[in-house]
Amino acid sequence: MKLYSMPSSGNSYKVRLLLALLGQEYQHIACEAESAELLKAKDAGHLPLGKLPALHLADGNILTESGAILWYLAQDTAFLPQDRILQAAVLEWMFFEQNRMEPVIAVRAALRTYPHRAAQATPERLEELLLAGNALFQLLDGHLSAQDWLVGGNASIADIALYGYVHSSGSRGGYDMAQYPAILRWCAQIADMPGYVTLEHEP
Ligand SMILES: N[C@@H](CCC(=O)N[C@@H](CS)C(=O)NCC(=O)O)C(=O)O
Repeated sequence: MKLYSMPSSGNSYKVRLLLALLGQEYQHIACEAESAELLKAKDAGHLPLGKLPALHLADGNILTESGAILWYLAQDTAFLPQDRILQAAVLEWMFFEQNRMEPVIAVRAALRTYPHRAAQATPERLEELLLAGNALFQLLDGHLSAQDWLVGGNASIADIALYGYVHSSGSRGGYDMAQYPAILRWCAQIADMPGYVTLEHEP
């Protein structure tokens, strides 16, 4: 397998993290934002939807969208429950992450950290994203106060999908995560899993 991924991106990190937790070997092609490698990958047609991550399988199939890639990789592993209702709950959190969380917490982190996004980082926009992010963190913290993992009794791809951006929301997003003890506990549980790699880890 060959993974085209953006080293600094939470969406790409989700896939690198699951591959590491599963102990899967793969070739990594790093395409950082605004880099020549990214343009080259786009021009060569390696990113069918124009975005990272993209997983190229040995049989020639190419998967894009981090959630779809996680779903594919998690088949027949403990990261995807067998039960239909639990599977639906996994998807519920993954859609919630893409529709509600990522457009807020990933965007705030991007505005604060990518030089090419700095012009959009107005005080009003950052404040709006701060308030919206905190409302989402409260919801997540409430859920994780009542259970160890997002779905069922063990880590699933729902946890991996949300962890991708939540774990760095303090350092990169500028959120005060000390307000959310259940989220911090959950992040520590994930970081404690065998095979865990950080966002900065180069495969
Ligand atoms: N929903 C997609 C989002 C993919 C996405 O927006 N990727 C960004 C990095 S986070 C990207 O490829 N940016 C490079 C570009 O747009 O040129 C996923 O989860 O895979």
